[in-house]
Amino acid sequence: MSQKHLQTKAKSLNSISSKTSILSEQEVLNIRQDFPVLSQSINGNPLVFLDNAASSQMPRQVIERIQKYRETDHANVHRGVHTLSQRATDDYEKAREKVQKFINARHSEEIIWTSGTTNGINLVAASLAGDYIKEGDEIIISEMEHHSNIVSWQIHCVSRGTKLKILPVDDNGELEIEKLDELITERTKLISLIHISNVLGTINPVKEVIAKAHQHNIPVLIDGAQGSAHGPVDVQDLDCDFYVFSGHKIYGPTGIGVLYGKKEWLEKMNPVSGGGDMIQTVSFEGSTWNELPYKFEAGTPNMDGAIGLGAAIDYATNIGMSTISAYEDTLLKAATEAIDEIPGVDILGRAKNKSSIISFTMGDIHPHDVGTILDYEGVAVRAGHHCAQPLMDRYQIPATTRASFAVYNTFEEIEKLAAGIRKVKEIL
Ligand code: 7TS
Repeated sequence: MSQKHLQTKAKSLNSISSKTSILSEQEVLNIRQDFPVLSQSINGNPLVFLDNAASSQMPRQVIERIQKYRETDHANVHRGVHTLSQRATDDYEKAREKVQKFINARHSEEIIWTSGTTNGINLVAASLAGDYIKEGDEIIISEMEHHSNIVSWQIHCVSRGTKLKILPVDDNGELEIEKLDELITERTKLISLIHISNVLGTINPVKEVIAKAHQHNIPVLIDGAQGSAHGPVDVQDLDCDFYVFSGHKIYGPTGIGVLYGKKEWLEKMNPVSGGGDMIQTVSFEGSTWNELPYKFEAGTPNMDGAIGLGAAIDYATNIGMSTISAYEDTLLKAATEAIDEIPGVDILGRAKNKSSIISFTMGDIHPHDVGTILDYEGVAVRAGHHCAQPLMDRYQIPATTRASFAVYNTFEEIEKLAAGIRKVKEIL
């Protein structure tokens, strides 16, 4: 398709949207040039990658940064006096500072490297279980949580006699926030809440929940796996006690993630993994712990991942998280309008405050069939329960098809998604 044709199409879709795109078409095309993976064909069609809520793609800047580290600076961190170990340690700790700035944490030692969101939630659950969250206590989560924010509490806390209480979701996909008061009791020890739903796209009023929880001295953990990728996060402004996210959803590599914890919490908490780097002294009689953040970072860490995530944060903040969020909003609006025009397709999740994730169903057509036909057209979407089975149960559906957008997606790609969905209807 010619550039002119592409621009005309983009404009025609853009005109559906009342908002003008914050990034020009040329700027988005330039961004796309940074992502080598996007310039390929799938089944004879240009790849349209709309599975960003699962894992977004990495720009050349991130790939090259990891490559440079591997080619010139790789060595174990915090151990050697030799030059490479010092360089690796410097790069690794600089990446931590980038994360600190990215989420506006007060101290860099409040940033704990993890392998991802799941690992971060499990770390908090395992550390608090028994010491702070005891038998008979209660934890509040919501009906729209990802399995990692359900099962972690079941393994570490419910198994010891702690009760999970569930904040319900309404038909639009919004939290029934007014029910929080009824759920909070004297025994509530923690609220753990998803920032942005990976199924519904709902942006939850986490600041409001945190303020309410704090009136009762209840700490709050925010699952920011999606929240960190779709807009600016300021943990001091939110005043959350913990915030967890993954590198691979924000243009970074897999196997790296972040647990932010307020210093006063992290200092009180016991480590859950023992090994190198996390100790001050070791004897057969007992050991003492290293200072923060190392107390929670046992063993050789994922240096490539941390440095890669640092580069991804540089990349995203260079565009601007607010710009990314505003641009994705225009994509969301255009996609919602395009899908709503197709009879027999129902969007799940109509929250007023919504991020660029669209789940939909097509009557009796199974989402796996939708996903397969879209893949023939080169359009990559996710089909399934999205690790949110209780949410599927809430809406009495087995699965959805989900398109999720990133800063490199275009209005033309939304048109291809809509055309693909029309094709599904023709075929099935
Ligand atoms: N929480 C949310 C809100 C998520 O979207 C995900 C991953 C996780 C936690 C777990 O993150 P991980 O990096 O530890 O795996 N969500 C998805 C998804 O929607 N499709 O694939 C993974």
